[in-house]
Amino acid sequence: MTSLSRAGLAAHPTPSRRRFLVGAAVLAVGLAALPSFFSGPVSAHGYKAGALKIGHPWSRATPANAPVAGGFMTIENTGDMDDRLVAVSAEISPRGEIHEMKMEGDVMKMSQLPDGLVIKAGETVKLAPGGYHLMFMPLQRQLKEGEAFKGELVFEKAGKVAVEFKVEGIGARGDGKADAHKSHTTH
Ligand SMILES: [Cu+2]
Repeated sequence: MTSLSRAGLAAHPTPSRRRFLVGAAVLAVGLAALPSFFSGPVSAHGYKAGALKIGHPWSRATPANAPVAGGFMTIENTGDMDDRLVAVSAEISPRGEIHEMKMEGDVMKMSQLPDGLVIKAGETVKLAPGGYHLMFMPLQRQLKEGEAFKGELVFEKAGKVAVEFKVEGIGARGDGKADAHKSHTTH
């Protein structure tokens, strides 16, 4: 399935299912300090749509049977009008959401952004592990490092943009380095 299905949009996980998904999601897109010994050089790729430049959409390799996968990229708005990412989809899952993750005290909280993500005129928004991200669930197959999958971003003004997500290492940050390095330098 490559597009958001009505059924997928309408199906709300039960509370326990939701808790499970959130826990797994924290693993998938959180600041997991897993060393990634296999991440090689990152080959950047990008897309243009109207005033928007979309840089290097990527995702993380997942463990077997992982229920969710994340999606990350940079979105630069070179125009003079704000735009908004309103919907996302990918061929690996019937459902795509736009999420925000942030620390509240010692707790990592993740929430869906029901109104989407504003890309202000002249600004660049980074979707990255531990912050804004896309979440695809349920995940229909395991993601392996080095492969890619197709997706679509829908913006209020720039419209639909077909992209390809490159799958990087399980602890990748999108720049060829792993989280382990980050936690080493920030603690
Ligand atoms: Cu999420």
